[in-house]
Amino acid sequence: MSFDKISVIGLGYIGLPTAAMFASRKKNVVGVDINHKIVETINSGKIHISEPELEDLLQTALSEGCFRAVTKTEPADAFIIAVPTPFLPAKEEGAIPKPDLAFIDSATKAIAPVLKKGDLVILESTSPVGTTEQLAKWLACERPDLTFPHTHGIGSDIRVAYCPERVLPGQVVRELVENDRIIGGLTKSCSEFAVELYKIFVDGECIVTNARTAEMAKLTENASRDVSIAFANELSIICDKLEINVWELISLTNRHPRVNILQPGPGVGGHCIAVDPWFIINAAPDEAKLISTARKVNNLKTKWVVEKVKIAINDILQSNSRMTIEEVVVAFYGLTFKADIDDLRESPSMLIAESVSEFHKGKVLAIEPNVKHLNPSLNIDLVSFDVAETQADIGVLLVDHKEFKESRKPGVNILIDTKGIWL
Ligand code: SAJ
Repeated sequence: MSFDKISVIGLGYIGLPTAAMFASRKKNVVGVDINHKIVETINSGKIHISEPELEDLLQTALSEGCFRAVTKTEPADAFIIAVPTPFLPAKEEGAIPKPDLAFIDSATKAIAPVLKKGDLVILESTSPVGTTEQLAKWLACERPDLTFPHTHGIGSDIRVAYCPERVLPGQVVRELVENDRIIGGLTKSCSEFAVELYKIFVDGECIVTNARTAEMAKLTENASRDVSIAFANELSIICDKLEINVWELISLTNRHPRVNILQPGPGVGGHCIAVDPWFIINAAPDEAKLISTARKVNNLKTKWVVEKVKIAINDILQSNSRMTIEEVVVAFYGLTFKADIDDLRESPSMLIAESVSEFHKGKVLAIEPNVKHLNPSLNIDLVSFDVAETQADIGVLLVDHKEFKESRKPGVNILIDTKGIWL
């Protein structure tokens, strides 16, 4: 199979770099996104996300005529679905959130009319176990004239596979090429075709399994990291109570040859690690006890930091009886969901700053070197490191950006350092 034309559905954090990568190998690539504005931006050589090297890759692909973005699907030899799979917020407090497959459903409906015998359909979106088979069933419903692997096995007209991405934001271009790839076809021949497709740009190993195992592998990778971070976050709360420096403790215990504790922080953010474990919990609520507790521990850490700020505000007022609460200034260092990126979505740091700005009657400042503007409806002023230092009574380090690691500790009355860089 030569895969002369490849279509990528969903031009977000994964779809766009993947499309650009195929185009860099001189394939004819069509990127499809329902958002006209995103399509326009991409076709003008600009990117709507922040990812090093991606804009250059896109501009080369456009200038060589190997890539274009469109809003309507067209025929191709391989289709890669890379749309979001968020979860529907739980209706009541404590309920398990349910995965929302609406974007996969619409992507399926968009490609079904243009499918032809011999095509390969790949699902890359992080998905609950069983979604790939569901996708094949949805396609079969739309196209009764074609045969699909879940009913016709290796000889089916259409091949379907699950091939999760595992790239780290900020290093996507390198990791897409270097990382090993899990390939989970609905049949062996589906997997063989999928390996051939990814080998166009992947230097890592393409390891074949079945679709269900591949789906679970993706969820397991992120749930495993969530559980490990929860251990570090729980330790940080225990150590605070016992007056032990958790950073020193972790660096000492990590000298053991078989211990590798991760770093505590203000909670877990981003669109993957804080979301994907719920897909496992949802599928096996009675069994996923540790995974579910880890989610709770990491969410609790965010609330714990807010409580720490409340205590600090009271301490300031108690130590200075002439001061009013309106005069107490709190400064947050870092708002993004992790270090050295500009992404504020699903950020526990942002959640902390917002919660404090909601209850605190005094000024709330933020120093965020990677963000130029904040939503004006928020009661948070973006200021420089020096301005914050002249005004703030309480400093709260939330993100270990390189600018903060390289700078001196700010002179504030109370410093809460959730990343342990200024202790
Ligand atoms: N974090 C900690 N302590 C740590 C490490 C991370 O508190 O020791 C926090 C970060 O600050 C952040 C969150 O965890 O808030 C997630 O950050 P991350 O760097 O661990 O992961 P992501 O969300 O940027 O990317 C993850 C990666 N998964 C794993 O490392 C298992 C990436 O490889 C996946 O491709 C990505 O999720 C995804 O798309 O699923």
